[in-house]
This record gives sequence, C-alpha cells and structure tokens, in this order.
Amino acid sequence: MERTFVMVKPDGVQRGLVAKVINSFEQKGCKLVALKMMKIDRELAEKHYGEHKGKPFFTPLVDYIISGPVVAMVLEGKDVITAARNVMGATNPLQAAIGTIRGDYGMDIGRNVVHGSDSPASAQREINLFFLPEEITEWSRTLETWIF
Ligand code: RTP
Ligand code: MG
Repeated sequence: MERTFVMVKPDGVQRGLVAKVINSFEQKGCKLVALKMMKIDRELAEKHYGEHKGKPFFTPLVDYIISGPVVAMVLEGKDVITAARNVMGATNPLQAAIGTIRGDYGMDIGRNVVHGSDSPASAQREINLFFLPEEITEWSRTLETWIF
C-alpha cells in the first residue's frame, strides 16, 4: 500500500474547511494513518517547497504556508498519491474541476486550500519531514475488500 502526505493549508484552516477536506479524502477511500495540527516554521517550509526555490512565487508561498496553523496528515491506499491529487484538483483553483477540493473551495492559485505529494519520492520525503515514525498508526479496516 502506498502512502502520501496531505495538508490543509492555513487558508483552509482559517475558513473552517478542515473537516470537509478530510471528508473528501475519506469518502474517496483513502485511509487516514496520521493527523496533527501544527505551525510550520520558515525552515521547514523552505525545505518542504525546496523544489520551488528561486521561482518568483517561492517567498510568497513560504510566507503563506507559515501564516497560520495547518493540519497535516498521512493517507494510505493503493495508488493513493494519484487518488489524493485527483480529489484535490488542479493547482490553480480556477482550472480545477468542480467537485474537487480546489475547484469547489478556491479562487486563487496562492490560496488553494490543500497540499498533496506529487510522486512516491516526494511523498516519502514529505512524510519524513512532517512526521516521526511513531506518529503514524498502522491499522486495518474491515471494509478494505469493499474498496480494493
Ligand atoms: P502543492 O505542492 O501545494 O500541493 O501544489 P501543487 O503540487 O499542485 O503545485 P506546485 O507546482 O508544487 O506549486 C506549489 C504551490 O505554489 C503555488 N504556486 N503559485 N503563482 C504561481 O504561478 C504559482 N505556481 C504555484 C501554489 O499555491 C501551489 O500550490
Ligand atoms: Mg507540489
């Protein structure tokens, strides 16, 4: 089973969308194995978005992600990285389909409510950045065979 790192960004928390965002992933079939609210410091934000260093939106992006608490989580499931990205929708909420989180709740690329890892390598890297191994709970769902 694959794992991915997902986070409700500060705008999602401020707007009271935490439960709705988590529900979108749960109803899709993703299994929640870790969850916490936290504030991200600048050092962690710059590591997390390191691939974007040097781009014009890097500093505003880091300022945004440290501007308030986030809700970080780890989701598990077959092909969960792709599944979670599909639940989130396109990066720019104006291009995201209605029915996706960004399509339903966003208006601006710089306020797009949610983050999700984009590859197995970034999922591994981001889970290790945000969670200690003991913060991840292994459990089995009785309904697993009805999803996979
Ligand atoms: P994320 O990493 O936050 O899940 O978003 P993503 O994979 O869909 O998009 P990515 O290319 O990784 O960009 C990271 C975040 O940077 C902001 N962004 N702004 N102004 C711009 O052109 C621009 N491009 C990206 C977005 O907030 C995006 O989520
Ligand atoms: Mg990304």
